[in-house]
Amino acid sequence: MTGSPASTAAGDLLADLIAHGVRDLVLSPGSRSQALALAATALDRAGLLRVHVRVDERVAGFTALGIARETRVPVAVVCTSGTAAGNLLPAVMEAFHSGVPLLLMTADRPPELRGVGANQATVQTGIFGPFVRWTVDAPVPGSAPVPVSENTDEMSPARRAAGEHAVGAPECLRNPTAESGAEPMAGTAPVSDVTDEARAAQRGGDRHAAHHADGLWGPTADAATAWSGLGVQAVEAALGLTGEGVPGVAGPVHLNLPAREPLSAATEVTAVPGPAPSPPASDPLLLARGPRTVVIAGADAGADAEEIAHAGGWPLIAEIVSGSRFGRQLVHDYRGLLRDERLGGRVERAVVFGHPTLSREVTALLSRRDVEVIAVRGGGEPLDLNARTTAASAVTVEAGETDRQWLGAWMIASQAAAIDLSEAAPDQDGLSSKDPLARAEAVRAELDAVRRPVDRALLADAVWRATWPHDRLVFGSSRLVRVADQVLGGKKVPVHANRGLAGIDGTIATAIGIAVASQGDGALGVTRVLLGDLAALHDVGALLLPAGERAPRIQVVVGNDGGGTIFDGLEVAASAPQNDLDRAFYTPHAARFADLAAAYGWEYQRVSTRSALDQALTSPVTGPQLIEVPLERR
Ligand SMILES: Cc1ncc(C[n+]2csc(CCOP(=O)(O)OP(=O)(O)O)c2C)c(N)n1
Repeated sequence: MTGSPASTAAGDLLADLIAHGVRDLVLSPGSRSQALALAATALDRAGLLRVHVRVDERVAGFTALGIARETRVPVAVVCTSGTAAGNLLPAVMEAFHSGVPLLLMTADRPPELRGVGANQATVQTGIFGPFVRWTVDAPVPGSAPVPVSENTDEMSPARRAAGEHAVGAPECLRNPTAESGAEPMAGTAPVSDVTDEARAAQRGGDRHAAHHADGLWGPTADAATAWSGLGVQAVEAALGLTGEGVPGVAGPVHLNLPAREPLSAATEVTAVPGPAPSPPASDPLLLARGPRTVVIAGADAGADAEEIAHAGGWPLIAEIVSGSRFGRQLVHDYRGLLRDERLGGRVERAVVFGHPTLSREVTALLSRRDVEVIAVRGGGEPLDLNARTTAASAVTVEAGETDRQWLGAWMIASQAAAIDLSEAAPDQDGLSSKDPLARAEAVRAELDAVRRPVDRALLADAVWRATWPHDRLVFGSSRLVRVADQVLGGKKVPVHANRGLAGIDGTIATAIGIAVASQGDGALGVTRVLLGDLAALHDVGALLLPAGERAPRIQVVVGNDGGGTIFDGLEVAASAPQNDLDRAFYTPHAARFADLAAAYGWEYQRVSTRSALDQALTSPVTGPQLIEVPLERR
């Protein structure tokens, strides 16, 4: 027991998390979360936890999302009360929809200081709504020096809402006295024992009682264990073993952690690292070979999609963000082939991995009632565009013969449609010709090629070519991801993208999280993120990295076309007034990326030719770099 029950409980909780596989915690500064923050930094010093500090909670949330995307292990996020907690919501929504395990640990005021106008106090229970698999409003560590009565009439609407949202907590946690058998504390503590906050609470004593009578609150019987046991429950729910939502699908969970003063005190913390619980093995669905089948790999499909396509002898339609865009059965220009009546028109069955979002053609196929769709979904909501999709946790293929005619037709069409973006080989004969005119011509052609301005396809291709299996590639939700999806060929490299909700927010923070997680323990590799200028500006706060932490090897490659050109492709763009379109959609800006990079201490390069781009992408990377590539609007 220390001078602060909050510190004891924080140490317990973090030790519990570490014992169940958690290794990373992203922390934003705040006084209410001080017990958790100091326990975390102490565990970091002891080598038991990696703490990543981010000032902006939205950035912190997406950084955690990036780390968890890469490690597939729940990552904790700690922040203070109030708007700090609200800033986590975008990352929570994305994590829910893409099945990424996060542990949101929001510090809070004790119940008696909620709904009474106390500073930095709001309704935090239930704040993440349907986007968490499990949520608990934890008991306040230590005993409560506040009066308790049975008056239930004065509960504020906000508190009622809070109570309604406090789902999923076992009875012993919602009312800790239930299990211990301890009597609820009644009466008023001696004034000498109470803090300013508690005195304020005494003034609002009936409201506190309202909580208690509601079954949500009560003094803790044992201050040292107020939060113990919550860690393992949180990890299990985040990994999809328990909690609401699709069983087996990972996602965020919320621990709302109230504390009374003293909010922290010097405390010894220790932990014994253990493994994360593994989900029970699921029975795979056996796929018969019969129907004419395609395998569709959407975001986060992973290598399984390629394996099944290979095993079944089926064409593989793999989005650029799938992580399965490789292998002999990969279909080039899948949009065109899906539109072809002899190919897409004859599909009888689609086996889907991940979350396809990048083409109308795939959406159209999966919406067809005459196509049997089997969806192996890794995260978020189950896919069911045709209202008769079968969900499967895994699939396997029955032994037998490949339908060579079906596969062959796709492969021939695919080969014919493949796009070759490679530079024409230099004219060696011309370059070594004795004829000065021929030589000059060859040199000029060579220079033209080197000075060729970069367009979107060349940019996507250059980044793709520069990326290898030990690297990571992250796509933002700008137009560039669609161009990349249309033009790039197969390559087995790890790819990430926040396609759960396809937001343009948090891309740089996510990529930094991925970089940090993939570059530990001397691992090689660079993380590259390819995004548009608006997406980059949206997350510019993520460039702020703490001085004391190892700098990630990251290249943020910004295709700068002066605004959001993705909207130039909207149908309405043909008829609406150009000025209105520019103002409301394109949103032109004159932000200077060079100055932004300088302000945040990032290396900066502006490259506009193919050769300069190749050079920038393949030069050694030792820290964070911003590479700006000017692009034509059209
Ligand atoms: C958080 C969020 N806000 C708004 C959008 C809508 N949106 C989609 S793309 C886009 C503009 C992207 O511009 P940029 O990153 O410059 O890429 P470009 O379109 O020029 O390729 C916007 C605002 C979104 N997806 N997410």
